[in-house]
Amino acid sequence: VQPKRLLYEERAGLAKNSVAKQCFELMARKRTNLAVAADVATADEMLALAEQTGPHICVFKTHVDIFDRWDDSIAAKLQEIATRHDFLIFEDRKFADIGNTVVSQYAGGIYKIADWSHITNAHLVPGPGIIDGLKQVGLPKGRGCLLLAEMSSKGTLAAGSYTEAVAAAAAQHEDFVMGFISVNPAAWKGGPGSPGLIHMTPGVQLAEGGDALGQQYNTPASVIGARGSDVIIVGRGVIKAADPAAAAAEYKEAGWAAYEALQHE
Ligand code: S5P
Repeated sequence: VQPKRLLYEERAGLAKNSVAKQCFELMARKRTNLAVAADVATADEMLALAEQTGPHICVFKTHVDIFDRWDDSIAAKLQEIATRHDFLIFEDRKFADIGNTVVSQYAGGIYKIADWSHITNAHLVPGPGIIDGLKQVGLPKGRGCLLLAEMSSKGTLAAGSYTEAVAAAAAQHEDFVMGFISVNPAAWKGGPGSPGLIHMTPGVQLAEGGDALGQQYNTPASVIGARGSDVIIVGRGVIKAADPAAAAAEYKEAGWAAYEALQHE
């Protein structure tokens, strides 16, 4: 059994990164802890999905390198939808290079991620220089970064002392690091980190299970409840549904019910 957890709006006041603060505030205001993972084939499908699921989500997670076409007008359209439906954009780039290289990858190239994505994420494999590099680009633009502390996939090496080192690095950079990609922060040896940091967890479906390539699924109730996370990230559970908007509404209800149940423990 967990100690009673702080409310999202209370945690907004403890967040040191501006996107973490915005995210907690918007979750409380919109009553949703659902992030949709838009692993769809084209930019047009991605924009349509943002439009359909936008009313139900706090975060819209993209993989724009899946598309065979990209230009700044796509980013502008996504930003317009995000503003209108009140959600944050998270390009799931999973940076993993030295500080000097990620500066160029985050700011430049075809995608110019830092210009339109409120949130991005990074592995800590290279060491803390990757945070310094991303921060140099992202902080002046008011962006936030999630560190991958754990992964949902079978056999992940992001566990144990690696996860602990990621938690320690986040604590050193709370101005730019807004939280974690995590799977079971309630079980972390040193605790889940500062309450101003947000936990987002992928590998979520309404039923437990997995896919043929190592993905492992937990339920919204388990992720927000026993596992101690804050945001459920749902891809195929929503995007492969016959009606993605209805599926998003269903996951939103499940995630919010799990959060509300924490207040009655
Ligand atoms: O450990 C991880 C981290 C991430 S960000 N495991 C994941 O699955 N993800 C992402 O979450 C993955 O890239 C995909 O976009 C989404 C999960 O999709 P689903 O279809 O399995 O729900």
